[in-house]
Amino acid sequence: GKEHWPRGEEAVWKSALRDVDADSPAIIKSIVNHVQTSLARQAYNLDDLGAYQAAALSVRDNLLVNWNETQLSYTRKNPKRAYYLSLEFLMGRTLDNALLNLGLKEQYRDSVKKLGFSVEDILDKERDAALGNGGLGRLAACYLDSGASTELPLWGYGLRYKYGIFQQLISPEGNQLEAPDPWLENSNPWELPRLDVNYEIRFYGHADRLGDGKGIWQGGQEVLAVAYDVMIPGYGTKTTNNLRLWESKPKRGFDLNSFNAGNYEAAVASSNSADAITSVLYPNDHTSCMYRIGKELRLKQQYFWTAASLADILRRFKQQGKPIRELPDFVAIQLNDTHPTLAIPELMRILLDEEDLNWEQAWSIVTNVFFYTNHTVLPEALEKWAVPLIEHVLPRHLQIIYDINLFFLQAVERKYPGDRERLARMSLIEEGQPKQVRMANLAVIGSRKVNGVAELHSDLVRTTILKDFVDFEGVSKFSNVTNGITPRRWLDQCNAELSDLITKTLKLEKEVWLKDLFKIKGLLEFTEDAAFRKEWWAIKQRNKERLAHYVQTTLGLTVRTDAMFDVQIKRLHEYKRQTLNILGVIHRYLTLKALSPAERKKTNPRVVFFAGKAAPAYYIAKLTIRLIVNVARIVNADPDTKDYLQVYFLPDYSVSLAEVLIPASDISQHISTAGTEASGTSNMKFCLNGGLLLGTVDGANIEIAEEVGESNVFFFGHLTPAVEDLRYQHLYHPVPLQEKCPALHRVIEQISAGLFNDAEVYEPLLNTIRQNDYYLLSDDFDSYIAALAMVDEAYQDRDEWIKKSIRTTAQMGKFSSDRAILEYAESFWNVEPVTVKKK
Ligand code: CGF
Repeated sequence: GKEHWPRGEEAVWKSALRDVDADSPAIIKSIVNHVQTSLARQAYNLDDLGAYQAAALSVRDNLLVNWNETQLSYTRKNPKRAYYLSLEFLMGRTLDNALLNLGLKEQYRDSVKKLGFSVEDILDKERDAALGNGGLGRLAACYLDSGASTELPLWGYGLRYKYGIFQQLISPEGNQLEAPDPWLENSNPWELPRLDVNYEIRFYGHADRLGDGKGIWQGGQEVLAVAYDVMIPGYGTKTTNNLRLWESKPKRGFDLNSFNAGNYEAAVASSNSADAITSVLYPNDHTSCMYRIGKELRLKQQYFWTAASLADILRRFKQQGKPIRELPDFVAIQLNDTHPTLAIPELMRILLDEEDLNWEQAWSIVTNVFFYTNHTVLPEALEKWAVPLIEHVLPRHLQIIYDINLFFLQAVERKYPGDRERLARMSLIEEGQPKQVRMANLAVIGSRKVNGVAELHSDLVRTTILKDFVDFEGVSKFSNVTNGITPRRWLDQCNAELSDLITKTLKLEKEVWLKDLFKIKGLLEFTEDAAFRKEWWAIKQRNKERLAHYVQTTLGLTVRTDAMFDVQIKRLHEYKRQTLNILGVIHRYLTLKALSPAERKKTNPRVVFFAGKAAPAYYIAKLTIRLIVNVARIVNADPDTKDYLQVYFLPDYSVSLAEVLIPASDISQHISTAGTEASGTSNMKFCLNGGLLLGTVDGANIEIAEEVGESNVFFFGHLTPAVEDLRYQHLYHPVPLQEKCPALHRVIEQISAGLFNDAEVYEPLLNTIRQNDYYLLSDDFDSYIAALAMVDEAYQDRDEWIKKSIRTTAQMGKFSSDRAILEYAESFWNVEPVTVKKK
C-alpha cells in the first residue's frame, strides 16, 4: 500500500538514493539528497511536510546561485542602489513564486510526482510569512518582486519577527480572539542566517553636546542586530535581490555575576529585553495611537531596525572607498510610511558625531538620500512620539531633532515673518502634555521627494495634511506614484487557468505579457467571441468551486456556487465600512422576507463573503465582526431566504486565503468613505482577475474606473469635497435617522430589537451611526442599496456581464507593480536596471 515504501516510483527513489547514479534527473536527486542530509529523514516515511521542506531546500539551492551572481555583479558594477525600508513585508508563501520565477514549476511538478507527491499538496504545507498587517506590507512584498523582475538593484530591510500577525479565531458568540503566529516553528527554509553580519545598537544612556551641532552618546543598553537574508527572485531574469531582516539578540548572553549570585531573573533580564525587540509584529493598521501598550517597545523596534539598516548600507558604501559626500550618488532610501523616520536623525548623528561633517554638509546628504511615501491622511494614523519617551530611549536623537527643528523654523520664519500659527503647525514638535514629535513633518523635511499612493490621495496630501509644506518648499517635491500589484502572484499563480487562457488567446508567451501588463489589452477584441466568453466564464465557475471547497473543508459549510459571489476582504476598520456592507445584507434579508415565494424566485442569488482582522484593541471593529458572524448564522439557516442569500465570515484572512478568494469573485466591495482610503490594492487584484468593482469614488478605485471605463464599474456615494460639510451638518444640524434614511433606520431597529441575538451588545456600534456618524453611513446608504440593485440587474444579463469582466481585466495594465517601481526608480531614486547575465 501507499503508506509503506515505496511511495511514488520505486526505481526513481532507488536510483536517486544511489547517488552515484548519473541517470537520475538533477531535481529528483537534489530533493532526495536534502531528504537524507538536510532533513536527516528516511525516504521511507517522508510525509507532505518533509517533501515540502526538501523541495524548498532544493529550490533554494537554485536561488542561491543566482543570488550570488547578482550580488557579485552589483559589487563589480557598483551602480546606485535603492533600499526599501519597511517595518512590514507581507510575503505569504514562497515556494510557488520561486518556482514560477525560476521557470521550474513544471519540472518540479513532474519530479515530486515521481517521488509520490502532488505539487499542490506540497505547496499547501508552507506557512505564510505574515510579517505585516495589510496593504502597506503587501505593497512592500509586491515591490520587491517587481524590483527583481525589472532588474533593479533594490534591497529590502525589515525585521525578523518571531511572531507574525496574530492568528484570528472566532468564538461561538462571534468574537474575534487572537492567538500567536509562531511561523518559524517548523524552521524556515527561505532564510539564510548571517551570524557574521551584525551591528551593536544602543538605547538609553546619556548624550552630551559638543558644539557645532555635534554630540556624544554613551552608556545605556547595547543589543546586537543579526542579519537574516531572504532571496527575492525576479521573474524571467537572473536577478535575485535580497530582503535583509534583523533579529535582536543580547550582546553578551547573560550577566554571569548575577547568575552566580543566584539572581536568575536579573541574569536573564537583559537577554529578555534584547530578544523582545523583534519578538512580535504590532497588529495595528492605521491605529498606532489607539494602542498604547508597549509603546516603548515599538519605538525601540523602529530605531533598532533603522540603525542596523543604515549601518549596513553605510558599510557597503564605504567598501567602495568613496568619500561620504558622494553617498547620495550611490544610495537612495525609500521610507515606507513614517515608521523608519528615525533614520533621518540617525544618519545625521553618524555624519556629525562619527564622520565629523558639519551641519550643512550632513543635512545636504540626508535630504538627498531619503524619499518618503505617505499612506494615509487619517489624522489618528499619523505617528507621533512623546518627547519624554524619545529623550529616555534615544537622548542624542532628541537633541538632533530639536536642532533640525530650530533651523527649519528659522527658515519658515524668514519666509513668513510673524506667522506664529503657521510655525506651530509646521513645527516638528506638537505642544501639549506631553510634547510630541510629529514624525510625518520630520519625514517631509528630511526627504528629497514625498509621494502619496494614488492620484486622489496625493492631491489630498498636498492640499490638506502637508499643505503648509507645499507652500513652503514648492509643489514639485510632492508627487504621486499610484500603487501596483505583481501580476505574477495576483494572476498567474492564484488563477493559473485564467493565465493560460490569456496566453493562448493573445498568442504571446506568458513571459511577455506578465512583464508588460499593458499587453493584456489585446483581450479586448475577444469580448465579442462567444467561445472565448464561455471559457472565461467556466474558469470563474471553477474558481468559485475551489473557494466553496475551501469553505467546506475548513468550516464544514456548503456554499452554493450558482450564485453571485460578492466579496469584501480587508482590515476591519470603520472607514472601510464593512458595517455598511453588513447593514446592506440585512436590508436585503428583510426585503427577501417580505416577498412572496414566487417573487423571491426572480431575485438574483447572492453569496456574500467577508474576511479580515481587527486590531486587538479596536472595540467597534470587533463588534462589526460579531454582527457579521451572527447575521450569517441567522440568514444561512432561514429556509425562506437561504437559497437567495448566504453570508460567510472566513476567519484568519491571509495572503494565501486572498489567493483563493480573489479569483472567485464576481463583484468585490471597496466602499470607504470618500477621501479616506489612500489607494487600496485588493481592488486592483479583483479587477485583474475579472471581478467587477462596487465602490465609492475613492483611492485607486477612481483610476481603475478611468482605465477600465466607468460603464464597467459600479460607483455610489458622496464625493470627497462633500464629506466635510456632511460631517459639519451631523454635528450642528442633525436630522433624526428615521427621517434622513428610513431604510437604514429600519435595519438598525431590527438589530436593536434582537433579530440577530444579543441586542444590547451591538448598541455601541449602532450608536456610532445614530450619533455623529463620522463615516457617513446614513448619507451613503440609499445610494449603496441602489448600486447593489444595479449590480443584480447587470448580473442577470450574463453575456454583458462577462463582457464587462473581460474588459475589466484587459484594461488593468497600469496597475502592475512593475510600472510603479520603475516610476520610483526613474523619477525619484535615479537608479537604473543592472542586467545579470544568464550563464
Ligand atoms: O496602505 C494603507 C493600508 N491600510 O496599509 N495604509 N496604511 N497605512 C492604505 O490604507 C491603503 O489604502 C493603501 O493601499 C496601502 C498601501 O499604500
